[in-house]
Amino acid sequence: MTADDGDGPDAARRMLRVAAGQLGPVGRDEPRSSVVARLIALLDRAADRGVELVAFPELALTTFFPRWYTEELSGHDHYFETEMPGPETKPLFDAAASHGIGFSLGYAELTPDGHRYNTTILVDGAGGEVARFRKVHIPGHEDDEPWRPFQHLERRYFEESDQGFGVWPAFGGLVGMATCNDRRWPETYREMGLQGVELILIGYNTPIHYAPDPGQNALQGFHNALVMQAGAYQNGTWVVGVAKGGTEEGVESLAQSAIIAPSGQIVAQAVTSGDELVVADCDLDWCRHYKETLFDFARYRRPEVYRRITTQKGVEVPPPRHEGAEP
Ligand code: ING
Repeated sequence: MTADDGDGPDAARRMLRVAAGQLGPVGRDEPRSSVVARLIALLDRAADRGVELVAFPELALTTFFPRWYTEELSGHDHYFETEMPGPETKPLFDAAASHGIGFSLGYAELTPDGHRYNTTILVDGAGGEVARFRKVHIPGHEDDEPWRPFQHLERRYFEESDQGFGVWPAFGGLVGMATCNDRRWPETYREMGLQGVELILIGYNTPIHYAPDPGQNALQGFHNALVMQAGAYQNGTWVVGVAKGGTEEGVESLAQSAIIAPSGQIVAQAVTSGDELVVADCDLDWCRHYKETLFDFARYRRPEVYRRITTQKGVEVPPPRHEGAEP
């Protein structure tokens, strides 16, 4: 980092043109081939814009099926992928490779031994698999709650991943992934921040209506931006948040996909709730403005006094203090 505000000429900086490939609603009966065609259309637009990496949403290939209860888990197996790419998704991989564009894609993973995860795959510009991430924080509920106007049964259909958050060298930098509810937890970003992450890709499906506390409905957009801006700034990393938004099977879902700089500033944001490409030039070296100053973890962090963060799951209120007792 030079003394002036910039980092020297563009040529010397690791510039990456990134896009959020936002999707509008995916209908319950919309075939994967139709969704893949929409994703390829976004890739084609990305190619016209010189984009090198496109982030697609969580569970991008199907409607957000956890809004419906099924007694038998197998009742929703048709929403899951048993291979990635499979016959219906291979055209997306081929199109991306033909453009030399990398992408991340969220999908429901059913493993050969019967495990179910909310997964995202990261693929490089040559069509090679870089990594897979399985969602860590699974929100919602496990059992039928018919009182809700629509349900959020992710905890019924997906297992919590024990693999945690990884960071991989790719696209000239260090890239990490998270999924939807993961973005609301500061641990998500710090786990990757401690691995030097410079770009985090986050797909989401976020209903506007939050049944347990409807007072939060009006704040969904604010909370969405708040958590990603904070995560970006506090870890000196770029963050791409990409929605499947719009009114999907009667459920109004947040769009507002955004690309956020290590400063926490939103540099690009979706203006529709439909299929939309949101593009930004990300200077990966800009991360140093935060990683080498305020958030120089090696210099300023105090893990020796953070033990609660990794040893406690829930709140443990300290015992009441008696008058005159030692503090
Ligand atoms: N969705 C939501 C999210 O964390 C949720 C869970 C639903 C939060 C409604 C608030 C309101 O954005 C997923 N898929 O994690």
